[in-house]
Amino acid sequence: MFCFQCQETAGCVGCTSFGVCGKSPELAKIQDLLIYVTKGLSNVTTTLREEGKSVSKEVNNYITLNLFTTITNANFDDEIFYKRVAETLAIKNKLVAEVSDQSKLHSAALWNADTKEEFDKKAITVGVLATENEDVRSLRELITYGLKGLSAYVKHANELGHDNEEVNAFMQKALAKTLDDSLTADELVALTLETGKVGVDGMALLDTANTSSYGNPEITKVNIGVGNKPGILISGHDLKDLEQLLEQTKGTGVDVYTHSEMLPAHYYPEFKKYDNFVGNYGNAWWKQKEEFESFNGPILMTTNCIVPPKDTYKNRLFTTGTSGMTGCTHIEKDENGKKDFSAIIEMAKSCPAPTQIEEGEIIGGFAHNQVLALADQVVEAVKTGAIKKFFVMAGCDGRQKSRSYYTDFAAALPKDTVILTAGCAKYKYNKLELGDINGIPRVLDAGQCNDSYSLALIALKLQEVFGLEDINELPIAFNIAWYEQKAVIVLLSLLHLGVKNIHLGPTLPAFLSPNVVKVLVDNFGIGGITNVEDDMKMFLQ
Ligand code: SF4
Ligand code: SF3
Repeated sequence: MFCFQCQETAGCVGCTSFGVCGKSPELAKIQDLLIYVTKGLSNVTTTLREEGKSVSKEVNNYITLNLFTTITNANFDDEIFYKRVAETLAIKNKLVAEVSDQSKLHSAALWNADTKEEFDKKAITVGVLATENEDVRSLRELITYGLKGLSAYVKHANELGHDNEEVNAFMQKALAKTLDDSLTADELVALTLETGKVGVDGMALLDTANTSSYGNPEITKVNIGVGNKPGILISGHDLKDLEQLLEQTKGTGVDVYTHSEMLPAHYYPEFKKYDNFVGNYGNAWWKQKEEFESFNGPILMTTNCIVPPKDTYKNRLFTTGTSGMTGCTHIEKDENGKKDFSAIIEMAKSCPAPTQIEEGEIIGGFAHNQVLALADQVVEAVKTGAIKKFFVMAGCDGRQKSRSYYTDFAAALPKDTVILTAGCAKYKYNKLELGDINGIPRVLDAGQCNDSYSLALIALKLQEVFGLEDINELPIAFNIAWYEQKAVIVLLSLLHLGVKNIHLGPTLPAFLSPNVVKVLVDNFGIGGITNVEDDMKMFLQ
């Protein structure tokens, strides 16, 4: 195997014998093949579009789903991937027959097989290292990972009945282009930036889907203690799953708690009407082993990030949607999109209430609409100098010790600065006592990584209010933590919006070759992190 798609890749080079995340070589292999056949299918759909033919919603959504399923920590069930490869080939074969000029198709679009043995044989020839040129490989993977991130936004929007043909068509065209040996490095760089542009569209699509379904997030205090009833813990990012779970647990005597990236669900008005939706339990994804143990009740994973579970609670771990884990029960939706969570609810009833591990409240809900409602207050604070600078510290959390940098950095920030955050990176500092500035909390949490769009909108609004030509003239610094591929599309989207001097840590992506890093440094001033003291000086000068 060779995988270097996430920040925790072995030795900051690549996982070659077993994934740090728990991905086995067998799983890595079949995921590589799924990406390959999905690119092949995308070559077919793109060719059909070029011939003036349309592509069905089902096929678009299926391609999106395939991409999302290969995101770090989403799905550890090998069988799902074999099934998807077979399904993807079947869909593709049907569509190939509709292509008028098949001579235009790439070999990936024409490859076929039926058996697992054939799949395995092919899989070892189509991984990341199949692209020999280091820079081309780097750009192809940067684009592919950006598209994986984008697929997450689109998939969530799809679940809520929202879709965008231009975004789908671009995703598939870009996937197909990563197969094209005739593309120059410059063309791939241009495609990378275009991916960022469409990334913004994808985020806007999800924002509309979420806010039109559940209302605009608003300032909310979330309980981090526990009650005395049995509970279900829901994690991942899928709000539709949460909605169905809340509907089905209503009046059952079972409470619902969020974990990690599901925390921001509490900020939506629509979810506040459930009085059994009691709080957030625990911290970021990587603390699952301890926190799922002490939660005592069943856990529903809706997307990434899953940590392969300990046997002590494996029977309590359920997956749905893109997520999967061999040996855990997976809940599928029926033909009407309904999911039956009764098995989870029944299990919860026989479990003890969660063991309390924290108490108190955290505050969040500062998505664009809420922040814009406070715009006058914020602008005034900037004008009077009460707020000197904003720090965007969005992104992911992870298990590496070096990430304590972000806790230390947040704690060391001068009192006249405000942190804008989204994603599970927030758990590094959202329980510190950082206080407020004239009533504005010093940590403004916009929501999930999927809600990073809010941070861009807030920046654009401030640029407009202050009448600035260039977004980089704003008193905003970007010190972003990344782990998986959704952070990659956020980065590309920020680059598209013209944001310069973004710092990315705790390490730069291993998939960026030295030449690609140079392009990003020369054109966008991208940098890594060093230590809190030196970085603080650099950011504040
Ligand atoms: Fe390694 Fe990350 Fe790939 Fe897992 S996702 S195998 S940790 S690079
Ligand atoms: Fe976190 Fe996985 Fe990225 Fe959604 S849950 S931000 S790491």
